Amino acid sequence: MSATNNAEAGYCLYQSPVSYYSVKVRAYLRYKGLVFSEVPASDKVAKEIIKPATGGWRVIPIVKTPQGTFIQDSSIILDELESIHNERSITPPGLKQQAVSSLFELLGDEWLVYPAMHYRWNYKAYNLRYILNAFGQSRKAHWPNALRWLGGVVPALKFGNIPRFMLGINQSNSAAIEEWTLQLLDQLDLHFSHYDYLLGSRPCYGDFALYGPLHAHLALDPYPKEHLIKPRKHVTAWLERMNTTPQQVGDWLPDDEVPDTLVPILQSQCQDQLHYIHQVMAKTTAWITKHPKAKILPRFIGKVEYRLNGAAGKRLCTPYSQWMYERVLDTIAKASPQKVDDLTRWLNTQNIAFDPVKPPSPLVFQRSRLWRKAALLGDRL
Ligand SMILES: N[C@@H](CCC(=O)N[C@@H](CS)C(=O)NCC(=O)O)C(=O)O
Repeated sequence: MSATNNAEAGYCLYQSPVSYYSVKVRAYLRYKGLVFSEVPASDKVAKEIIKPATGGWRVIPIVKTPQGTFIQDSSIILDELESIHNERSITPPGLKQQAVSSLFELLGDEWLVYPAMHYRWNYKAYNLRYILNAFGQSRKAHWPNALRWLGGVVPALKFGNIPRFMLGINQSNSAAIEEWTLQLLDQLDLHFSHYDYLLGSRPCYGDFALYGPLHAHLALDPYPKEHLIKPRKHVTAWLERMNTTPQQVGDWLPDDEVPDTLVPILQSQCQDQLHYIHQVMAKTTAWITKHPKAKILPRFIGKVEYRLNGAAGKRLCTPYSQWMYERVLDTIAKASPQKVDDLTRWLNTQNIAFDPVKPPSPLVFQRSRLWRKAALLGDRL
């Protein structure tokens, strides 16, 4: 174990190179130029480090700080490190750009699971050998090299169910999901032919969230790597930029400008992902009404319907998605009424159907659990 309590050793990232949210955090640590080491999330590390740190949940990424504390959840890791290391900030100064960065964080973290999981697990003939090996290398690093791929079988059985069971991807909607993915990649390719990052010459939260699925799944898994990423040279160049520590960082676009090339992406996101989030909020609110004494939310509450690019599906309802959406609302809530008016006007003129409906019961993600905010505040009184 290379993590120590020595501040000079920097941060320690418990991760897997094929994990969506791990590579998001790794790209962030690199961008900031922070000193860090990486430890693969082997079974031993899961038992001795990860589960004790999360109260029993085998999840990555986890970051151990030089002071020896653990942070779990990629967005919270970024928030906490941003509050300590304020050079090379990833938050733009203007409200419009902040809202767009937050929406892209929501898109990358919570909506691009569809293409990420679909192209990994529904193209098994291309990907299986690679992915078994990749999981095995992390989890069973102590096994002889020739046998390590066998260590990928158990995680493949678990995660391989995600597209069908968790996300409701099936024959009736997979063509629409693929069509939307290709369209999104084309839109991003066009955008990155003009700009280095989403909002100019400096990456924001949204860039890191996009990088997770685009790098760990679409650019590494053999099928999407060949068919989706390779043909798009500007996306490829952005992926390369996101994986480095730039010597110098550029600036955001001036005057809180949001490039036109992002507008169609936001339009489609607000139409589909926000529709899903509203279903989640309704179901979460109903659950809370039924369990008024509960402080902690379950990870899943039954299933909800969703729509994606004209197709429909039914997926597990994750109240966590509400919390991620609340991060967008929080960004807006901090701004002056005048700035919020400007943002609303801009969204309307761009036909971006973002209606910032507040959930009746706000949530907080803390200590690896999702809490009712009211219960958490009550606790502290
Ligand atoms: N929202 C979390 C998601 C973490 C996550 O889902 N990690 C995956 C690997 S990419 C995992 O460990 N899943 C195990 C599980 O969900 O039980 C974050 O941003 O860190």
